[in-house]
Amino acid sequence: MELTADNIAAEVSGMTPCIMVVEDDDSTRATLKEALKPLGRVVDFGNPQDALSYLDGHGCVDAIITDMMMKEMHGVEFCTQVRERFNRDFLPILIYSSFNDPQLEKLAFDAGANDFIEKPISFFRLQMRIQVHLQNKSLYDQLQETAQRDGLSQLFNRHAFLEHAAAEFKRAARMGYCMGLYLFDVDHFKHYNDTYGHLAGDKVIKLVAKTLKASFAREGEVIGRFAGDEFIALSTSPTPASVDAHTSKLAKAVEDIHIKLDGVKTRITLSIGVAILDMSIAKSANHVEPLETIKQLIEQADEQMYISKRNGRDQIHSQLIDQQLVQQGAGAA
Ligand code: GH3
Ligand code: MG
Repeated sequence: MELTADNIAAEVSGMTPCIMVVEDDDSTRATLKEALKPLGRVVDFGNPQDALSYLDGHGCVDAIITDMMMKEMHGVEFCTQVRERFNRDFLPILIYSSFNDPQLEKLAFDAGANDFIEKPISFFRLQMRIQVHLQNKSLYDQLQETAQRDGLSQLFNRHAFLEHAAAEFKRAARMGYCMGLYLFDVDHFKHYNDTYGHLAGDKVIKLVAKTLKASFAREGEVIGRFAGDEFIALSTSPTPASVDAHTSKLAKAVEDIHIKLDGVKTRITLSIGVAILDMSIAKSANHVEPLETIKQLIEQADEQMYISKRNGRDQIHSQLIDQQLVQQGAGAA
């Protein structure tokens, strides 16, 4: 197939990719936008800070092209800030500059850029380079998707959950949001295996996973399979009250998990533990290590889940976590 701007988009597999253009000169930005349109959807920003806010607000992009010299923020600083959020394989960045300066180019790569081109920009070269980055990103996404999923439930596996949860934690901390960490354990799951067979047990796992996935499908929510019949989820919301509202909705969805086993409609019940962390009062939330804090929250949610078990199963117990406790724990780890 002849490689032209018009058929490049078709070359990039899957969904239409989204390219972010960051350039403070209006006319250059408009021109770049036009040049990149054949490759996918283009979102453009005159101020790098607005571009970062867009990424923080869950704006998904597949590649970034940015100028080096901008009034509000230097391209290298912008690149550094994007890298605090996303790694090089996940989100490629191409920086361009009118300065043919190897030192500056090195600075850009050191800050996490994937590519560098000099002005004046040849549109064809720009399109070809971005196309390569989009293809690499698409392959990376496919590999990640396979590596991150649990084969039976199709939810994130434990490792992937922690990775995604840490990213959501950082986002929530920046916004002073509240976070709910949920642990779920199927009640008497062994009974389904022992009575109806292992395949029936697998069906129960899949059904519970499907229900929980639907309850944690919003932006800022992550759901995974933690171990055998245990599931884990994280939800970020503006206030403790909004986390509580989500928990109530969740309780209703969980109440309605039914499955036919040997022709009999059977209700599956779960014991649930929730740890809630309010980061609006955590002045230093940005300095807390996300993974360590999430591990602390898991321990707290686990305690709550065991209270649910001890109290007769089929119930939810939650606790608002003392910020000091989590920070001390994270600091000691
Ligand atoms: P409790 O109410 O206290 O949670 O008891 P339980 O029976 O749910 O918990 P227990 O830990 O005794 O049993 C969990 C069982 O889950 C044991 C294990 O063989 C089974 N299991 C783990 N992974 C899978 C799986 O992928 N498929 C099936 N069918 N069974 C699994
Ligand atoms: Mg169980």
